[in-house]
Amino acid sequence: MTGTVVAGSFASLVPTPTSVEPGTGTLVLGSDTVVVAPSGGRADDAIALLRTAVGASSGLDLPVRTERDVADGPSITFVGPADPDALGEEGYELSITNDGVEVRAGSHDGFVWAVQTLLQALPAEAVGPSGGERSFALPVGVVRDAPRYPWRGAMLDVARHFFGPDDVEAFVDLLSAYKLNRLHLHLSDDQGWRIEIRAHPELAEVGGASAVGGGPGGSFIQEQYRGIVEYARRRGVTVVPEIDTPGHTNAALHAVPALNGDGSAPEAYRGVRVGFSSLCVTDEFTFEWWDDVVRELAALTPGRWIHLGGDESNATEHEDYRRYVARASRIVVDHGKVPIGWEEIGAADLPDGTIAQHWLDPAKAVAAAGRGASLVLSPASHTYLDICHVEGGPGNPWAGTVSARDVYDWDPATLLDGVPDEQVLGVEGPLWTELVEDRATIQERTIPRLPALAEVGWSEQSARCWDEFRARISVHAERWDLLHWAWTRDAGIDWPP
Ligand code: TNX
Repeated sequence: MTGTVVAGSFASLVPTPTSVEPGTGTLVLGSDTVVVAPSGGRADDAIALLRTAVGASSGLDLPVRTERDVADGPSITFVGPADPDALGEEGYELSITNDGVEVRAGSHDGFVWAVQTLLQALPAEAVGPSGGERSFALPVGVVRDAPRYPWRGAMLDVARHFFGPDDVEAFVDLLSAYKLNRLHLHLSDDQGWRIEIRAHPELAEVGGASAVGGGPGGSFIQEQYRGIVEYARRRGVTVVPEIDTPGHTNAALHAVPALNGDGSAPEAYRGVRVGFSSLCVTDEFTFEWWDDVVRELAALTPGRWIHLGGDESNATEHEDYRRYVARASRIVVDHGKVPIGWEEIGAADLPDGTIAQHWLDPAKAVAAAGRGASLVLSPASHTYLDICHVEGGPGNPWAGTVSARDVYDWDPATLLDGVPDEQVLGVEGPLWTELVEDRATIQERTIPRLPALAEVGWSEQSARCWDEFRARISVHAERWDLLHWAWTRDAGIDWPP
């Protein structure tokens, strides 16, 4: 490294933290900088993220110690809080002086979010693959931070088009960079089944061999799926698997004829119109099958939630639908998991603790809340990442347009009349992939709208302001380019040329 020092700043952090007290001066990271790790390994994943990012750009191989040496230069010291409850489940504090950094958090994820803030406070070149012959400096100051909502998610539909582990992991990198902590994977739909179930291998083998438009499809073997779950966990992200039932099931009905009741299986489906399929929910075999599926998914899922779908079951008779959802969600509970379903499940009796995901009809979401469900909010007009940014632009047009400003400018606490904020768990942005076939398109649909949603979920309403957000997020374009992340020049934001 040579004499050139590039300093970062706190001015464009997204999501905006609870408080920032900027000081004067900078802390230069150099070959004498060391990392001090707390015992117990709680900060190991966060430290690995920091060392990998900084190492790639600067060539620095920051040594990790359990205690500081007298001969050491500035240290980045990770410590648990004096009072373990003080920072909450995901909160953290950063104190940066001319002598070093102190990173305080009470949990694995708190340390990960602290590192994501440190990386944003470094100059853009410090997170890119190669920063050239320069050193990087952090601004001096104190950041205190904790999220508004515990559920800050994105959904990736791997059923309409299949995306392999590399694409999914690249998506996890985006989520983690903006402190989103849930990756909901939509693993099955009419057009394809994407996860190996060993009790019913034909689900992936036969049901996995189709996709929208006639492509080859694909599916995860369990080992690959475990790899994604672990990759995400290290970055603060919990995977929430969804098997959509009793509708959206043509791929399963095609692969497992017995799910049709009369044993007659439909052809594979490659179109986009949905709402025509249903499991035969009056047949005991269907519940035995669901029990097998949930058992294997639960074993693959360290997270607490399994999503049973439940949307647009237009081919299931209403009373049958209600009985199915009540029983299927009970089976999820029997396997030790918390059921979550799209808002339509509010028509059924639900086990305590069930979560409903609002997407279209406020009345259905309010009904679910009335039955005691807590809500994840994915209103299409604010959070659907497959919908066009602008009229005539690329994307699904059915919900009008969803600009970055539409994603940003709403308050989850007041969206649904009659649902108190205590019943709102958080927000989630779904990316449906009827029209998405590659990683670059995933990124164009989700950047900058997903960072905007991340701030909706993380930052207090009183701290949020669109004009201020659009100034901050425009600065991130340089990072996205350095990381080779594709993005959309959303018209509401003044981007650098
Ligand atoms: C509605 S949202 C659906 C999906 C489609 C999406 C396209 C929901 C629960 N169902 O099946 O992919 O619209 O925007």
